[in-house]
Amino acid sequence: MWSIRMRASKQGARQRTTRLGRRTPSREANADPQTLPPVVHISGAEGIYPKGKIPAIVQEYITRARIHPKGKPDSIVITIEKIRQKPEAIFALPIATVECSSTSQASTIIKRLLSKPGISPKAITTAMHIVQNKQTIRGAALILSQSGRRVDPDRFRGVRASRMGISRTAEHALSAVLNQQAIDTPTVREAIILASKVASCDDVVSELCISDDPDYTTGYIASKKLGYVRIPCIKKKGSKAGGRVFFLSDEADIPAVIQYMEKTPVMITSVSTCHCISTIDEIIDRYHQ
Ligand code: WAQ
Ligand code: MG
Repeated sequence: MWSIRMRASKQGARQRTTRLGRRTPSREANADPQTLPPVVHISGAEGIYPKGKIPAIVQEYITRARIHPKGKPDSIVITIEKIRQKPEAIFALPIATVECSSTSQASTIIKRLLSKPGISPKAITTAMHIVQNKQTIRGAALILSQSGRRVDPDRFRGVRASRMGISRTAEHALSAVLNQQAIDTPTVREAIILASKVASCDDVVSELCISDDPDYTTGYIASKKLGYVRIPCIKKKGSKAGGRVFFLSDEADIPAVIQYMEKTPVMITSVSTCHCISTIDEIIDRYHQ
């Protein structure tokens, strides 16, 4: 099997002062790299595939990188890597969508769903600052559930969940259950695959995600016990903010968590149910202690 990964980015706009004293963005090819603005991450995708699928997937990833609402990339990096370790087989989380029609309702729902497994108010506040920040990072922040301490070593990168895929049979099954709720899109499928890997790590208490795509306003909270809970209206349309937080138990072996997230190949081989839209109370009731 092969891990295929794509990331697309562009050099951010430079600020320069015009004769009128106005600051306008410009991009100069020969600019001093010291003063270059940070690279803006546009999109990423990945999966684990048999060798024969490589050309088709690479083509699909290139197309995806080039038509993205966050803009046109000036760099598209594709990595194709043979996986030597047999991927661990995991389940896809059960899926639900919570009834939510405003960002303020979303904020109450987030607090309830994160408090349920005992995540502290301090950890929740720290996480909200990260996922509502316009300056997005490529990976997820790691936050300890009790102390609220952020423990990922590189704050400008975070930790990436990587080397995850889904078998063909499981992908068909996932599409079928999502289709019943009219939510069978690559964005949803890929988020479920990522969240299922993250939740399969024993030290992870929960995950919070808000897309950084300005037009994508549904986020989620996921954990092994709760499943994958989609939250509509988690942010305002047009907002460039977004991010991910993995809440860890305070006793977590952090290097081992990072190693698992970034390097251990996992493959989803079976799929669970997809509930119809539920109220927050129904979702909390379904939660097994
Ligand atoms: N590992 C860790 N963090 C990541 C990864 C990754 N592989 N990819 C993205 N992130 C972080 C990064 O900070 C991004 O800014 C942030 O997550 C959001 O990423 O069911 O599209 O790719 O309808 O914009 C949720 C779907 C979609 C909800 C999430 O995230 C639904 C999405 P995006
Ligand atoms: Mg995005």
